[in-house]
Amino acid sequence: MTGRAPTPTHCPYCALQCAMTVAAAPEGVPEIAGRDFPTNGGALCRKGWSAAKLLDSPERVVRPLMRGADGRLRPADWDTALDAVADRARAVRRDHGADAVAVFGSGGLTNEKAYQLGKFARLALGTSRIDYNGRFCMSSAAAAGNRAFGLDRGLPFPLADLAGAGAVLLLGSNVAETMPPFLRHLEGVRGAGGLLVVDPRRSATARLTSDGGGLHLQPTPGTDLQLLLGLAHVVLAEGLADEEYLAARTTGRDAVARSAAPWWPERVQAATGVPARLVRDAAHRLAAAARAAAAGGPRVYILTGRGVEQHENGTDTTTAAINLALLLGLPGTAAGGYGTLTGQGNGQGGREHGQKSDQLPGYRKITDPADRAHVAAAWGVDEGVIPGPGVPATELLHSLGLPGGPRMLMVHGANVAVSAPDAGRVVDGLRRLDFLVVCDFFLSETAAEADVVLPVLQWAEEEGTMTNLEGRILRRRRAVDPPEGARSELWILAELARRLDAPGRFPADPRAVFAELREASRGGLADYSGVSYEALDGGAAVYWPCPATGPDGAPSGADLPPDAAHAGLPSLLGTPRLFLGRFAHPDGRARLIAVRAGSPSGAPNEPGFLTLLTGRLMEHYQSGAQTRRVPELLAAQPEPRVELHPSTALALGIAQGDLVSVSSLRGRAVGRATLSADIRADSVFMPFHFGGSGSANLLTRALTDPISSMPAFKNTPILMAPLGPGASMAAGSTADRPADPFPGRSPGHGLPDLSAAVPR
Ligand SMILES: Nc1nc2c(c(=O)[nH]1)N[C@H]1C(S)=C(S)[C@@H](COP(=O)(O)OP(=O)(O)OC[C@H]3O[C@@H](n4cnc5c(=O)[nH]c(N)nc54)[C@H](O)[C@@H]3O)O[C@H]1N2
Ligand SMILES: Nc1nc2c(c(=O)[nH]1)N[C@H]1C(S)=C(S)[C@@H](COP(=O)(O)OP(=O)(O)OC[C@H]3O[C@@H](n4cnc5c(=O)[nH]c(N)nc54)[C@H](O)[C@@H]3O)O[C@H]1N2
Ligand code: SF4
Ligand SMILES: [Mo]
Repeated sequence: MTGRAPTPTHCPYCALQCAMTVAAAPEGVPEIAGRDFPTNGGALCRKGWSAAKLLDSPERVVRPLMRGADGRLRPADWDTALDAVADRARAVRRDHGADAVAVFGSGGLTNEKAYQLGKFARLALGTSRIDYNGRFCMSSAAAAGNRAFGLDRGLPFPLADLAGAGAVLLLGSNVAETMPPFLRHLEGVRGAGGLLVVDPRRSATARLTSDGGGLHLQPTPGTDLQLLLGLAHVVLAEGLADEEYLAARTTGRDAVARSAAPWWPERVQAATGVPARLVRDAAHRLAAAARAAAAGGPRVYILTGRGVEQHENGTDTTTAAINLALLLGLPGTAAGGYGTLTGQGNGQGGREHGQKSDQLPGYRKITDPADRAHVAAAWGVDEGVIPGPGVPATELLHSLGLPGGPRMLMVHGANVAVSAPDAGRVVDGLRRLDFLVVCDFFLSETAAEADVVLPVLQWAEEEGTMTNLEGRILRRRRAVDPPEGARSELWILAELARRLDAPGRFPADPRAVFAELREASRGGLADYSGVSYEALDGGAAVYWPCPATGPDGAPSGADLPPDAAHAGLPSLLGTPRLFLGRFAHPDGRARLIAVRAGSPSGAPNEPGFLTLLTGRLMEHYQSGAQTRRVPELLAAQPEPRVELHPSTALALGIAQGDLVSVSSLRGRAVGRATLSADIRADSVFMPFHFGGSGSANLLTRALTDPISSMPAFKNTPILMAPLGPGASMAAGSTADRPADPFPGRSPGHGLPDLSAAVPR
């Protein structure tokens, strides 16, 4: 690596996309420093600080790998590997039809890569079967936002707006661990006693409510819908709704009032375990704060996270949260609003540019003739060659290799062997495939199953754009030189498209891809046509929708000459605050949608059953494929822990630090018992950051929300037992894993293998 001035860029991990600089060091690990920015104020979490450690990790894959006849992965040259991928794709397509080749994308990809991947699937492979891991993340909130507001953008306002809030209701989100620098935006409301957190655990975020006199509501998992109906009930029954706003800006109030009527607080208490007095207290606080906000006082926000969204009723639960915000008169006003906290680095952009099974770029619908015609024109192809809608992620992954299912899969930016629901079944499917291609820079658990692994560039080695949780478009910049041998994903797609004689253009240059993305999105809901690298590099804050010429005729970023950077550029482009005059539905009104609580599908009402919640620890990211390879992060959280209440542990004969087995209908996992009075006695928490026998997704079900296809990650009935004194945490066994392609170099994928601890 050459020595260079520090390059301004953003963190590789979550949707907060904290601003940082990366300085290439002449030798050793590049240096990271926090950079002042409205979202992170110069702060980074531990993952961000240590992100550069992955750039020259000894475990990095830096040459294509191909599986030989002996079953081992071996280095190959690029032409051989790419020819093999193209040949197999052609053969599978010829023998089984185009839909037999499937693609799995990611909310971690840049806008350019996400866009190009969707186009590659439809044009180069001709398949309808593309979906992505954002289905596991944002789909319920996106579905709820779309039907309520006509448009889904995680936060329809800049994060900094939270600073002066008088009340914030945070449902199923643990920002203290998942986005630590976010907490600066909650300082004010905490101090004012206005922070309300809903979580079955007294999470690090829930604990923040105690100092300022806020409120923590601790419902039984999966009952947030009942709780939200109860809050709506109190607001309506006591005449606290903003009727003037409802009449002027919404439809559906009366149906929602009827649906909330049966949920008086005592009934909510019986269903959720939250005391009726706390339900009333929370509703009163929110309503009083909303009334003050309408009169010009501090604003009020309702925010949701994965805790309420990753359920089989996640869309309805999120809708109930939006209904409450609408009853209080918040969305699209100066009094506050509703938002969902986007998760992955490009969880926002990743859901706009066409890697979703039913979607084309610009948030267009693949079933809409006008949308198809627009995108076909931007792609320079006949509309008829664009396939119809495919199938959503869980269904796709659970049909691998089965009759009628995909025979070949290409994975770009996901570790589905660990992160997908009922992951054991997904691994079986990966092994049934005729051919698996994984693009990654590590031999993740998924890549370890592949026939071909194509090594790609990491964040600090590539150029592109990301869209953060506020819908603000950011520049990801190349700060260091990539290792010889790795290639950019855009180059890989270009090379494969050429070998497959794909119609349309597949440039490898991110700027060229972005120029086309702008055209493809023009006039769509997520309109990027007015966004340019020049405006972003000039320091402008750019939020989509950002049409090429604003409604007021303002100059747009796209019209600026390339040398305009730093020379009197507009400092703000696009739409930082959505819905101010009108919502995105044709009539301009938001929709309140009546939702009903069915019977929860969590733990059966039988002795012994507990409800497993899964989620995150601060030190690890997602499947852990990256953070388990950062020594200091692995040392801080070396193994899966299973958090349970001391009274539950006592009843089960489990002591602190015991190895325990956790079983569900789907499988069994092993973890280390951590006793904590912070969790409900009927619930158990496990992070999903580990593979092998410690993988929480060996337990989760492929049960999905009927509207969004979001899996119910947060609500699995389980049984637990101690493993006894003989059990040990054996490390290093890779019994059923393919051979290590880097013998002697790899410290064993950072994976604590607990299989030896499972009694046969
Ligand atoms: N450290 C770290 N940070 C991350 C990530 C990571 O992997 N690690 N991933 C990023 C991504 S992609 C995402 S999506 C976000 C997710 O960010 P969050 O949504 O904050 O994360 P989770 O831990 O999945 O879930 C949040 C909380 O939901 C609670 N919960 C579980 N079940 C229920 C329920 O039924 N009702 C309610 N009300 N709460 C419930 C859990 O106890 C947990 O505290 O984080 C992002 N940031
Ligand atoms: N039980 C349970 N399961 C869950 C969740 C939960 O709360 N509980 N949360 C769900 C959520 S919200 C999410 S977002 C998913 C995340 O699930 P995944 O996306 O599968 O998890 P990651 O570990 O982020 O996997 C990303 C992989 O892509 C690689 N990678 C990173 N950047 C790039 C790139 O630019 N190109 C390519 N080709 N590869 C790249 C990384 O090295 C890593 O191997 O997990 C879901 N699974
Ligand atoms: S909060 Fe998210 S974006 Fe910020 S440093 Fe941590 S992982 Fe990176
Ligand atoms: Mo996510």
